[in-house]
Amino acid sequence: MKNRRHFLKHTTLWSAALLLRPFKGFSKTGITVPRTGEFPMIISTWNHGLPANKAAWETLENGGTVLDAVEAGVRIPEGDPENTSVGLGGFPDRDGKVTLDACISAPDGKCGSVSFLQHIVHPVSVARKVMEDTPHVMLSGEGALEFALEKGFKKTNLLTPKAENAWKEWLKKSDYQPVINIENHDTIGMLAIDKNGDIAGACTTSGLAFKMHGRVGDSPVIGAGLFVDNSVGGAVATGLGEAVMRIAGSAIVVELMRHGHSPEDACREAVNRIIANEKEPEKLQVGFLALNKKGEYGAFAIHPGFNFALKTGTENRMIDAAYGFGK
Ligand code: SD4
Repeated sequence: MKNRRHFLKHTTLWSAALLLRPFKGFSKTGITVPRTGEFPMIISTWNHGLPANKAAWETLENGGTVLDAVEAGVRIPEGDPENTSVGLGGFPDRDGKVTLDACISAPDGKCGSVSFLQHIVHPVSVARKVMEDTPHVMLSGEGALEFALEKGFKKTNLLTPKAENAWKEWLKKSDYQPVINIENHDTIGMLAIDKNGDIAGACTTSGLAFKMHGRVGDSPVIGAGLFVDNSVGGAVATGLGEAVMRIAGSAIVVELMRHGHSPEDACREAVNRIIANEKEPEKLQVGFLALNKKGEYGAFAIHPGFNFALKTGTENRMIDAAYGFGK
């Protein structure tokens, strides 16, 4: 009885909170078409999601777990020197140092993360080692690097000539105004559901270009850049990490799905919270991407421009996310 009362009180409060939210919110219907019950399925953010999805899919086909799949998938943009927002070749911070953030979540509820990690091409694999080989969730900076080296990862110069030139160009004005959503290949966040309906996720980035040295974004923060609850679904975020962290974005999306929202609705509600929470939301971009236990997916962003890659047994294609502020 006590439990039921608690449950009713809880759900009533939750519904009231949804009804009373100060910002009316977007109601625009998205153009994403949810797909039900098609497993396996993989979704990931931005154009670099296409080759990443392919690698993740091949991992599943070759008998890998869903966790292996998301790790293998996001390692593709991490290792691509042409990709200036993830891993090797990522744009550096304003001191010219490439610092990486990544995390990974398994279906059994375990997760691992690294932040402010330098000199390692595949931070997502270090994050997995943190999850599997330590009692911790997150290692950061020097400690994360020491751990990675102990685990056999190689020290690499991540600053490519292309990224160094861009940084030198930036230095001329040193205008500290993080610009996002302009290159269409930012953070990669990936969610995968395998044939048994088990869900894993991964997220990896070099963060905002020319950020302050030491700045860590949402991407390695479990519940902000990525959240997976295998009984409900998963969500990833891209865009201005500070805005995502302030509302615990991905955890909110999963929580909304738990309470019955479709993935797209849940992403839209999370965007609405950011709109309500930020002074100048029109000046920033955030997008969420989510999938639920039924294999339905959805995405929503503040502005147009955010897209994601969907991989099923028959296709691997880009889809434009629904958005709030039209242009
Ligand atoms: C960050 N959320 O470091 C990341 C950047 C990003 O699309 O996702 N860009 O704030």
